[in-house]
Amino acid sequence: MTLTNRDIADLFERISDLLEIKGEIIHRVLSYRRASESIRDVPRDLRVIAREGGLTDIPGIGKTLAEKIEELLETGKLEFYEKLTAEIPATLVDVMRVTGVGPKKAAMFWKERGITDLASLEKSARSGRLRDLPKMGEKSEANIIAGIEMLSRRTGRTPLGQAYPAAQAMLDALRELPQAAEGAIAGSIRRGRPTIGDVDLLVAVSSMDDAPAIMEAFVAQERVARILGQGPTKSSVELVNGLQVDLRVLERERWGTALAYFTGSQQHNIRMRERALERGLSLNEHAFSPIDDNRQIIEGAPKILCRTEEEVYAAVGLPWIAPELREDAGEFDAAESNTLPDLVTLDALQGDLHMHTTWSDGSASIREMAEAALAAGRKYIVITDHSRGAVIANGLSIERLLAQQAEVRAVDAEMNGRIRVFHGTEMDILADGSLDFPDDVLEQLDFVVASLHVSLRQPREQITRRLLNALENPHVDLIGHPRGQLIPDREPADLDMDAVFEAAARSGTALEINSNPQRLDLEAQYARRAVEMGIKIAIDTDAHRTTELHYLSYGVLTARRGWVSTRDVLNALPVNEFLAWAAGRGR
Ligand code: DGT
Ligand code: CA
Ligand code: CA
Ligand code: ZN
Repeated sequence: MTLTNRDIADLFERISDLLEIKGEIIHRVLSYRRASESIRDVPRDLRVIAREGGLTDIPGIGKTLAEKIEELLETGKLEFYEKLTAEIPATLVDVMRVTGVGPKKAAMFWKERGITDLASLEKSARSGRLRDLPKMGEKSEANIIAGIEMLSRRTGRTPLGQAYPAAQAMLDALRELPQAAEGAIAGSIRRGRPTIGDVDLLVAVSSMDDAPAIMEAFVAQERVARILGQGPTKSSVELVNGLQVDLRVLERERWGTALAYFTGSQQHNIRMRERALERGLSLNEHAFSPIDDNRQIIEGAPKILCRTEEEVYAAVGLPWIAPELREDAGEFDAAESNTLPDLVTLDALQGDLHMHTTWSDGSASIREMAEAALAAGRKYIVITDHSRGAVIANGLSIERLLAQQAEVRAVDAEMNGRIRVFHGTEMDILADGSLDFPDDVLEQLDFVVASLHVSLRQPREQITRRLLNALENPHVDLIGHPRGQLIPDREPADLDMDAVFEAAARSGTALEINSNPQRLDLEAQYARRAVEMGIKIAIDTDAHRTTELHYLSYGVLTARRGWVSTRDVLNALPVNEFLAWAAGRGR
């Protein structure tokens, strides 16, 4: 079996984990991790790049790593890895994936208790053999058992932030073909799910004679690692990053029917079919067909083909329903009673209220972020670097924070009204629940984001209390990434969300939908609950570099899945109304 880019990226990640367990210098650990990440983003087969001699052009790949990649491509093996795993069991990296177990603990469990994999870890934890080790106890033992259970619930789904750009690039290439009349991404990406099982692409042609040309071009794309199936109407491929992509080609006349069907969700489709049956029609991916009293399709009766989705919904007596709502979660009742939400759009967003600069852990200056946000169409931004407690993120002391204000004001003046630049902070909510800056400092800022970054595994009551403390402070305007999850690997904090929503509604504090595709936090179902309670939502990028300012579209998808309308969104306000909102909050 030939190795794909994903196989090699996975191996490098494994090596970096093993080196960390072994206690290697951090520089070496990180060089493998960086290489792994950068290989995952390479859109072409490494084999081809190697042949061209271009491996060292990949960011993070030097001469040594390039040689290792070549060895893997040629032999399917890596001597360095074989030696390493003779020293340390390879399955220890699974132990390290359990929440609360880092490389140091994994090494300790192995050396002190002979634990080599998840099964032996679970056995030891359940039989109470870990509690007597240094820095362990009954509680951490119970946490390990819970962590193992969580791990087994995780699936092989791909984060939206990886699947979406790949799907879009594939589609763009197909749409350039003269035979392609229509093209779309369907399935869970179109519905904006945070993780994706596989990619579903649709292309319409004027005549099915044109279908083979589309299929040929599809399977010949550079990022395709293997062809799983190729037929006249459907083909499936696996990409170099491991993602599966299905393409269906169909006649233009039934574009609407097919697009609605393959957008799903499956539950939504089932309800659509039920509604069709009530109207004497059978619905499948091709067409509506008239049925008789025994629900048999009437031979020879004309079928209804729909060119647009609007026609499909009209055939079952409904207005068009936005894809993000198609989860059978109340959208049929809302459509029936004409109370579908006026969903927020990317164009409606005027501001971005959360971003970082070189003052803390960002990679661009205030001026560079302002210019890039202007180019992206924003009318105002808030600079929110980390606070002093966030030491690893180079958080700002009070002195540096106040010094930063002068630079923000200067950049704001330089931008000359083309975009407004405001001064804020992303302040840590400390482990004991107190806030990282005193009120007399917060008072001097235009906008305050407060976030949980540390001690995210505290018990429910304790961590909820921390968030409530922040919500009760009149200077805190927004809670950043409220639940603290990371996709796909970190579970959210164990928060009492009812208490959080009640407090936010009472204090008028806004809650964030963080658009970084690794976060998408609040998730849709919580955002929906928040707006039902009248809480304002801010859709922010949390950008740490200029190229992350485009993340906003992922946040918008998530908001729309959460039934968030434009009037619910704080940063959809024009700048003067935004300032008035902030001024009305005790400042
Ligand atoms: P995924 O890929 O797991 O992230 O989720 P989807 O929703 O993209 O699911 P997928 O790729 O299996 O199918 C795409 C759409 O096609 C799905 O949302 C609804 C439709 N579909 C597929 N199979 C069935 C089926 O057996 N029954 C119905 N009603 N619809 C189906
Ligand atoms: Ca899919
Ligand atoms: Ca599929
Ligand atoms: Zn943060």
